[in-house]
Amino acid sequence: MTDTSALISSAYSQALEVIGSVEPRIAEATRQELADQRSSLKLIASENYASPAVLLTMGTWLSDKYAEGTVGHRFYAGCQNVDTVESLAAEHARELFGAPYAYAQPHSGIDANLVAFWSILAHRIEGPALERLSAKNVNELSDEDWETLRREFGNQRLLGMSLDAGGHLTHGFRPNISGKMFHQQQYGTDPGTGLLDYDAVRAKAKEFKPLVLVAGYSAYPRRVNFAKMREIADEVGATLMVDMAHFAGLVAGKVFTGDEDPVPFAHVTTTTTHKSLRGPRGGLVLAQEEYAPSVDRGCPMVLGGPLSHVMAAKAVALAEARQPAFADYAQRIADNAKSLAEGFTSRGATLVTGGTDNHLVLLDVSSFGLTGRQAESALLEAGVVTNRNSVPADPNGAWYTSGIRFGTPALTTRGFGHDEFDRVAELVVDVLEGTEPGTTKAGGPSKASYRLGEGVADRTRAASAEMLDKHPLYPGLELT
Ligand code: DSN
Repeated sequence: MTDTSALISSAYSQALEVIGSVEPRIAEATRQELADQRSSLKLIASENYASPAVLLTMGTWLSDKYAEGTVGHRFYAGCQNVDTVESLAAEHARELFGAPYAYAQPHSGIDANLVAFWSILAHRIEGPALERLSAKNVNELSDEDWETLRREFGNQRLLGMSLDAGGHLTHGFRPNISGKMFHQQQYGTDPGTGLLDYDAVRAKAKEFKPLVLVAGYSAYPRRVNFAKMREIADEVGATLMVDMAHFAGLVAGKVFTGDEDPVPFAHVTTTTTHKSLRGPRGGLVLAQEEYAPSVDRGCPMVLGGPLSHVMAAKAVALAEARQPAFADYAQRIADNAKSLAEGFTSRGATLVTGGTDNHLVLLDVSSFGLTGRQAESALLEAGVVTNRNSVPADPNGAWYTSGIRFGTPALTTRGFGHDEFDRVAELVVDVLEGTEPGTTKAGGPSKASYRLGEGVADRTRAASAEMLDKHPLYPGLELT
């Protein structure tokens, strides 16, 4: 960004001036967010720092256009430029991931998963039902036919990874819509090793016979063999859906190849674009050709009008991810996660599965006598931004938890390497050793309050600042 940093500084300074002339508090919060991100250790596994090109692409009048429908088939006139934008985003996604089909409209990962669920149900249930009912399309169905179709849609089984084993809410977790719209069962991990047990997944699939087998995770620190997951899906006649939101950057950067690349094996693959992929906040669906027509109906079936400015930024980010430098970045994400994990284990900390081979590390903080909530708060006070996370069979449940999830994509973008991540582990352990559980107002044990030892936050912030100053965020970007 060195050559263009003056331009970018001027663009953002002027933009903030315009914004501030209408609502100064928004301009101030935006400035403050940059300052906060610059001065803290961002270790949230699902966050990153998008490039200035990606960020700038989002701030335009493309936002002002309605474009429900698909490329060349819109419900509004005048969508020629949105068509260009959406086509380019899809083209870059297909090329990057080697996918037969890509849909760039989902606004988030949850939206992408809803599109995938809809698409699978439509492909597997609606199509055959229409044929059986001799209807050309849904408009020809009688009320009685609709009842039949509704019963079939609402009577399907989904098997996904449980939340406490590292799966996502949308993989059939009961309180989420995915756990309500499907009859669901969950597979976990081996209680001894914390690793996926494919034989156990197979046995459960054979017994449950799901229509949809979901693979992918938000907090599992290991790689998945998607060839095996596809084998299991095929054995029970299920559709394999993979949610690669967390590790899409590692797939794009060819760190995950062969059996670890989900795209050739999944019928439908979903992702977000803002995590390890380092794009704008949004979602993406990739699919085998036969699912394309039903995926295409995502908007307006389950999505509101596409965010054209964000699709444009997806195209820019995907173009960036097709550059050789991105593969180097992706490899460093994985290498750095190993350094962080080794930094923890060498200092006696306990990790779920004992380590990592992707971009995240899950630290069990119960050995420090803390809940995840207490650890998260203490770390935040010391300038280390993480999130609490359940560990398998978590005695503290999904709210307080017993774990802290760490990810390396963001600080790797800043240029952190082995030594810095080892130092991060040292600082985190120092904070957790310096934290004691607090008490409730009535004097009983609390799962939320904590006491951070004197001076711990200051020395952590000072040590972090030394590293952060050497690896500035958006170097050269100065707001006036
Ligand atoms: N919020 C994302 C995460 O942190 O993993 C998933 O929804």
